[in-house]
Amino acid sequence: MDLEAVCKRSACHAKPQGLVLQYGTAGFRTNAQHLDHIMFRMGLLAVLRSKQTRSTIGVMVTASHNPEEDNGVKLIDPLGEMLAPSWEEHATCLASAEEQDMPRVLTAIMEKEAVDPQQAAFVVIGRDTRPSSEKLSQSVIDGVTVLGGQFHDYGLLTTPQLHYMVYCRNSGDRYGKATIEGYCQKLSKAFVELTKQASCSGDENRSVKVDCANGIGALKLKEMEHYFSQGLSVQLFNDGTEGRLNHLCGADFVKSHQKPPQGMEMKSNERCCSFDGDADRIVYYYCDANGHFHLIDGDKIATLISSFLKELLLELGESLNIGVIQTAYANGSSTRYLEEVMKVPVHCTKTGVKHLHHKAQEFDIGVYFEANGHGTALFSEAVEVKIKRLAQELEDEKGKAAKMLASIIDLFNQAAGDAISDMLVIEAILALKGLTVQQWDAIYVDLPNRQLKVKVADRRVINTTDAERQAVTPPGLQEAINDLVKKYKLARAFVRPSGTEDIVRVYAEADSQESADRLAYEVSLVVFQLAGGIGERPQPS
Ligand code: G16
Repeated sequence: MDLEAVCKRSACHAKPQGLVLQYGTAGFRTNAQHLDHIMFRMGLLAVLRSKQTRSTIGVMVTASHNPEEDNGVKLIDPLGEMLAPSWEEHATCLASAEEQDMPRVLTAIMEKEAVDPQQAAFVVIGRDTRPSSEKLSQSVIDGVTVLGGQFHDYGLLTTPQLHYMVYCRNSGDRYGKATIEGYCQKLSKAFVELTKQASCSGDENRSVKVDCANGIGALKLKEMEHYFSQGLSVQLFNDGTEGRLNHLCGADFVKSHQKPPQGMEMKSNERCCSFDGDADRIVYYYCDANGHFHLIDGDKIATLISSFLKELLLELGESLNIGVIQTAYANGSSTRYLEEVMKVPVHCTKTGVKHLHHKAQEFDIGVYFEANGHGTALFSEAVEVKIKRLAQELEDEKGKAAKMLASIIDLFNQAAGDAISDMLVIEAILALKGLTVQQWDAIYVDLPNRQLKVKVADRRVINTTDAERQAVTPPGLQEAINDLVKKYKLARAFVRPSGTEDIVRVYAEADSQESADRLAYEVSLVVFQLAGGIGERPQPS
């Protein structure tokens, strides 16, 4: 490996003096103008990771839910998973290295990870529709090639599609074909097989309205639509022909503002959903006859999916170990419903898909969803093999349950949360169970809640524990939150530094919307006071 050549090339992607970025919740994210050096260096790191694992590694250029002027990058590990934590540290080190230190940092990573320089490397690259993404992905390619890595540039892809491609390539196509056509065919075949069983449940002309956040989801849904159009018609809004990415639309906007996206024509009781900017999150919603907006977030999606899987297993007579994984943002009512009514074990992890995914792998079937709509279901290899065998062997009702389970396994993207795959899963389950969106929503009543953002000088002053439910620093912050929470009924609140935006997130829930709003505001104020707030003081809503 020619480190001299790397340094020469690196000078063309110079790091702005003093800029230090961290590999956060989902990779690096900031204003696109500051990312050229990061992209080049992540191209280098992907080659090292590929050599070490002797596998294909993915590099996705996206900032997902962030505003259009931001961008970001994340690396995808061999099984389509997020990058391993020890390599996140290498990523941060490499990203922060001054030009003259690059050879030393690269050599240190190679030594620590026993990377064989002679080993071949292969990297696949994808990008979202941001104006900055194409140029930044060229910088990734520059990093890959200067270290002698081979690459395939998929161009425009949703993030979960790139996760799928990486998994396919490293599983010798056992998981599926590593092409867009392979992805569309796998999902649509499973969807059609699954919904075949729904013929007796009435609603033959199913349709759903999709807000695509003016992002890549629109392009990819259009590309895929004809594969499943007989079972489901989708009507796209915010498809990117006008309007800015994630601006007043998309899953993050709908979830955090608890209102419909702009540009969506909603008739009463119609089923609608929103993707985020790179189509790895989905939330559902509808307006009732009185014009009230109802949000169906990741928690209710997890409940729908896990209760459906439980019913099929009961039909089949198989008692498998199902677990649901949530984060601190999960609505208290959802956790109570899952534990007390459904009798499913629920686990809470830190925010970030990598944490939920990892925990979900401990179960025969692990269903994980963040409240913001990011999630999927994972089936252990042994379970998948068994179900697929039973689907061939059994007949009658048991055979039907096994076939449905076998199809749903194929319909889930088991590498990452995927808005397209999740939408098809949800639409299939609603069709099979003959459920309307209102009936689904009525499973339990969410506790009123509010999320706010607070700007502080350095969000790293806040450190948390207990799956981010308790703040350990700055001193006095947790005590102040505890005192505020005591004033309200059924109340809960926590704060944590975002790993994707330069802000602190505040979450509060209580027995009424007024109390949740008030509590969130009061907690924001103590964050502002104790954690170095900057700019305008939080205002009551
Ligand atoms: C990413 C992560 C999610 C996380 C979200 C917000 O989502 O993949 O797991 O919930 O960021 O993270 P934070 O609260 O740390 O900013 P996305 O859809 O933006 O890639």
